[in-house]
Amino acid sequence: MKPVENEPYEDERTALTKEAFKRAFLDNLFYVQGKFPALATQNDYYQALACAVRDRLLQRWISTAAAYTKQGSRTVAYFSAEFLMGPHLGNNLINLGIYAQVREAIAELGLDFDTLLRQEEEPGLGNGGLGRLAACFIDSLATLEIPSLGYGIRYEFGIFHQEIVDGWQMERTDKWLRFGNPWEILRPEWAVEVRLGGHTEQYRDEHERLRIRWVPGKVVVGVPYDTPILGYRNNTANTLRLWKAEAPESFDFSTFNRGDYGGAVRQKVWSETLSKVLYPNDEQIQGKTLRLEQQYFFVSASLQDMMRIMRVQKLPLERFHEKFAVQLNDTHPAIAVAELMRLLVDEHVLPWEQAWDITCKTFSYTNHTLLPEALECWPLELFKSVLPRHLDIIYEINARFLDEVRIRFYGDESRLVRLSLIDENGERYVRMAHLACVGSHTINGVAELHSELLKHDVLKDFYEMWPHKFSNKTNGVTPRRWMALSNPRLTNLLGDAIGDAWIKNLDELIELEPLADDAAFRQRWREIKHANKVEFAAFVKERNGIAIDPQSLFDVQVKRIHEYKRQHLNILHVIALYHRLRSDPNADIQPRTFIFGGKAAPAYHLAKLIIKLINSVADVVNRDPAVNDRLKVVFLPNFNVTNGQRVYPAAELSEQISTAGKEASGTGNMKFSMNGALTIGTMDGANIEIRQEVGAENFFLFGLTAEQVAQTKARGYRPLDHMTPELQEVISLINSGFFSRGDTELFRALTDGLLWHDPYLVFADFESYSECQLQVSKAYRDVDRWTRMSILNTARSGKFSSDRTIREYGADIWRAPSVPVRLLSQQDVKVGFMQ
Ligand code: F58
Repeated sequence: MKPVENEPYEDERTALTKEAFKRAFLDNLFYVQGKFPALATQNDYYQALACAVRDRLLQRWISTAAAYTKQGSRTVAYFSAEFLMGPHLGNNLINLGIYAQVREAIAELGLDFDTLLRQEEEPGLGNGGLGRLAACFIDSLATLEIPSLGYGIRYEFGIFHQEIVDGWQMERTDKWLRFGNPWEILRPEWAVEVRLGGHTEQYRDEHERLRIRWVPGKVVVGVPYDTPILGYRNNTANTLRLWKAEAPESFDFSTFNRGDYGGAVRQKVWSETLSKVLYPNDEQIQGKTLRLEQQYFFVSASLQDMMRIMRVQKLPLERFHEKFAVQLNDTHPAIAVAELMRLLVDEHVLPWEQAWDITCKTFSYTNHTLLPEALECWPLELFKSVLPRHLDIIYEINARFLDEVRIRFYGDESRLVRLSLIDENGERYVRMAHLACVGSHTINGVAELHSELLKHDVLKDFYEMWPHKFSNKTNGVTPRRWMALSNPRLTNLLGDAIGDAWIKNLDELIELEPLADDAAFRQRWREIKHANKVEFAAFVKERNGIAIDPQSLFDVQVKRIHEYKRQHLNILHVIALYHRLRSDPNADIQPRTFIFGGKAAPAYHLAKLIIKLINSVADVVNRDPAVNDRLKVVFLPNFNVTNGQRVYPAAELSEQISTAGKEASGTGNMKFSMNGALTIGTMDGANIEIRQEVGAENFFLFGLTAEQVAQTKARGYRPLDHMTPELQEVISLINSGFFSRGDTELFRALTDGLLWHDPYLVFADFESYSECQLQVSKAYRDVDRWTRMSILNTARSGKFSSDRTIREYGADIWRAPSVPVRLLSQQDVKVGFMQ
């Protein structure tokens, strides 16, 4: 093949030109997929394109590995049970800076680029915000050139696929690996063994030292699969290392030879269940043995892997904390505290005190929840059966910790009970948040309010013990995926108006501010939002068969379905509007399209009933001619990263209506705001900071504050005290069977729950919410005012880039300097190889 002009021949395989891409694409179609165009499917084309991109990633990956090895750099290890990555292809093209030319190359080959992008099955290895945050963080770490590894689990089945059947959520298995995954590389040479169960015994080693031996009940092998994570337009490619569980031997041959075929494969089947499936619960932990095994499996494999890296780099284990900063993404990996102690003390024979010092200097812990039911606690007996040695280690950590508490808080017995790593009130539990707090040098919340509530409520005793450990790190999201990739029209307009620097430095968006007063710019802004709405309307038509009007206000609530997030507050308000229209056909109501999306945990019956109610209301409202198309309700099935990328650019109103004090931060709220949607929201999580940034006049605030919520509850909340005539009508309409073909019982669990308990204060906030929605409609009708507000939301969203968040973690917690990477050519690599 003839080399491209000005391109050294040896870099043909990784050149970024359009022509080089076309050649690579066709080569891969032949030699990787084994197809020629007449036989190729769209998926073959996607795989061929992905492999072409992958070659470019690998060049950066090798260059990065070389730079890090040479520098012996300090490395951030982000431990997370979930990484909700979303599709890689488009994002990698954006980060390589070649999106436009690859689109052109594919078009010139007579193929539809968007169809190819749609072939990618998204790796849904997370439930929601926590998993998506991990994905945004590793994007920002690479963009900021900070050496880092994401460690997690390669679930064979990610978050279930949601279908809506007769208005109900149905779960389908997510077979994301069905057609193979071109973005990962298997590294069998770095597999490690992980032990589980069994018992411990004492013995004397060859130096007569008393030591502990863990005799496991079973052993699994963790096999790493690596995915390169590109920085934005730099040469960095960090690693996401996910572990798959396998059996140590494919067959137990002694059993096999005895003719017990079933028994022989049982061990293999059991081993593989460890990384089989993601637990689909959000904000509700389930005390299942398999989940604890999953957590320990990936944590142990990762720590062993880090020790291998230390060995390769000839670093002594005593310097573990200098080489690695480990961030615990909630308590799911908190067992790492005990596991590192075990590895250092039992396996590497370090004295307890020294091992503890290393451990505490290694870990830091991020909390993501204020809901008591989401704080992980493991029944002691279950814990002991899976991790007998770790339980002993935790007892020892606890004994030493409580000694410290006794001295600090002389005579305060109840404090000891509250702080203990073991909950002894009734059935005994291991408290994972306490283990994380004791074993970490820093503890952080994910928004200002959340961090304050941690200090003064959930983790109050730890704050009193170690105030210096606590800090806030408000979440952020990556503008690469959530703006540049998903909103190309807006990206072009911003490029024309203020250049592209904002993609890497989101604060630059502030340059837009003066343009809010420029009528021509406002016009273009509106055109872009309108075009995005038209595109989204076509998608809704295709998916739901519902025609929605792009002139109506697109009012969106997409997130996991949970009572505290209050999708039911939203739908009650929709019913109120419907009732107003039916009672007065001439009522002057701003036409709106209410868009909902989100998954419910499969066993969370009330959340599933909320989905059913939304769909039932949609069925009635959407076909009632009396409403005259002024109201439309859409439940978008299977809300995930891909669908998020479709909906945020088209949204005009962002519903962030959780009960104040319940949503730790939220990150969807940020994605909406940076794409120009206005927020209707409570004083909760990061809403408070969004409002502060964009200005109170550009935010629709309603509802009780966290403090008022607490007071209301303390006084003894009675939902009926907040009943209004309109709310009464709404509840009666539901209970009359109007939305359920006359079935007066279908939604009873929901309505009775609200009337008699209402734990999340839906009734208390209903009036304030309805009133605020009137303000929204009024503002929307003043087209210039609304556009101004929208522009200012984008202009002032700079704070909510995950780059800012990562800079803060880097400065206050990790202290891992960036290491710029020089791109090695194939020639460089070959020369190095020969030496
Ligand atoms: C979320 N937590 C918070 N947990 O709810 C949200 O406010 C915050 O913005 C986000 O974390 C990132 O900080 C969350 O998503 C889970 O999904 C867990 C999954 C595993 C079981 C327990 C909940």
